Amino acid sequence: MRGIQLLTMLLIGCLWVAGHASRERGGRLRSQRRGKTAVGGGVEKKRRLQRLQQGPCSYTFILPELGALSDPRPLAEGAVVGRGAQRDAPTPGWEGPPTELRRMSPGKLQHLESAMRNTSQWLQKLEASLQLGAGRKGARLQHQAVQDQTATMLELGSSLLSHNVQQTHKLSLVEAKVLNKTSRIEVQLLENHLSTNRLEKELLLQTNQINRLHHHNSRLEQKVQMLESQQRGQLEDLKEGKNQLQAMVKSQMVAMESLERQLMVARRNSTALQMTQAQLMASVHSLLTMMSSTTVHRWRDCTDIFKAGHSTSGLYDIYITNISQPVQVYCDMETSGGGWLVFQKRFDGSVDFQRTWREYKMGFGDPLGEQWLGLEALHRLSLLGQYSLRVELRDWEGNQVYSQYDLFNLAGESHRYRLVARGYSGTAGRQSSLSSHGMAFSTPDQDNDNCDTCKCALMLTGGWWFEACGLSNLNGMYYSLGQNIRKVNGIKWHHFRGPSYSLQSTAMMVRPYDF
Ligand SMILES: [Ca+2]
Repeated sequence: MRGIQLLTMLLIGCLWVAGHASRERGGRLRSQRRGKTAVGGGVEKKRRLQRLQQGPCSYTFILPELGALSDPRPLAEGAVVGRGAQRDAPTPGWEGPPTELRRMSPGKLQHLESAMRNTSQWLQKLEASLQLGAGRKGARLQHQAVQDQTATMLELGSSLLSHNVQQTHKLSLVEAKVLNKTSRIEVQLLENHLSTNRLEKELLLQTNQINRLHHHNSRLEQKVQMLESQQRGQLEDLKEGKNQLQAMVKSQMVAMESLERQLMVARRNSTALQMTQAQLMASVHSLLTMMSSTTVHRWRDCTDIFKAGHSTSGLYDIYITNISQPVQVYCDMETSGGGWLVFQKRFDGSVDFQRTWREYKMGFGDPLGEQWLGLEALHRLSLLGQYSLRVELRDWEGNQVYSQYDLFNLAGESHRYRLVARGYSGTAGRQSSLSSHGMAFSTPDQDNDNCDTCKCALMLTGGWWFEACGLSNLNGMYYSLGQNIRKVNGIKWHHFRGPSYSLQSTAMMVRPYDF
């Protein structure tokens, strides 16, 4: 019985301790009793509900019924228990349960012990739950504090970060500006360096040129000094010469004055002489008039006749050296200024040109028709001076051309009438069809050509200055129109119509070169 009493007291103490501890943690313990207590003497069963408020949580515990434990004097026992339950703190100096408890039966005690065990279990649970609640709240507070601190730190960090970003941005801008300025300065430095190099090169060139000019200038100064010294010498010589000339001029002036005086005297004498000269001239003129009235005209060539005033083409008599009888010739007074003596003429084939050496020497034909004047007369004519030769040609198509040679000369018979014709010009081809270095005359009976194995005069007919056999033969066979082509022995002039074309008309004439 004494053990049961102790357990009951312990239970009451534990209840007090638990309530006190809960008050100390800031919690609030509320105990309520539901139902009617035993005090009052009720017979209905009583149940106890214990409610605990811890922060936002509330806990409700069902306490064991004490009615079963009361004896027939429940009022006294209930008062004891109720007092114990309502007490807030154990009474110091408390000396165990009252005497009534000690008088309880063993069954009641067992029942009370089981109730105590339940109560102790409930208290343990209550304590555990209180601890759990306190731990959760602490963790929540800690978590809240950590969150607050974290938020604060995050806010500080974000502000610092934004500040750092702004500072970084400003620094970047400043860095970019600095880099930009640095690059500009570098470019300017490079340009300055280049310009400096150019200026140095130009300066070097200018320096070289100045040095060259100095050198050249010094040489020029030396030359000038030399020239000055030479000119000083020459000037002195000139002064000396000038003095001499002045002296000579003075002497000449004196001589001229004396001459003028002599001239005055001579003029007086010359007047008488002039009168005598006029009388003599009149006498000479009268004599010349008498001579001309008695003189017979003896023209040497057609130019003499032309200059005597005869400008009509036709037959005239000329006197050739060593030929006593006059020779009748045809003078062309129209072609190229006139004055031409025609010595060969062909235009209709009426005269046969197949002649001997002698005939070509003496001439044949009609001066008004076709004619060959003769080599001997022509030779003697050419001895009178320098003559020019002109060859007039016409083909069957009516083309009129000519070849002219400034220098014409015909050697004598001893030289086989060698012909020289130079200074070619004209329209019958760009080149001459006569040999310029001289060729001897050949006839069928006198072979003087350059063909060793042939006789050109026999092959080509007529007499001519053949070479071997040459580019021309104006004394060949006369072929009429239609028969004149492909004839090697016709009247040909190679550079006019080729080697086998026979021309329609020809004329060979001479006149003095200085006409
Ligand atoms: Ca021959």
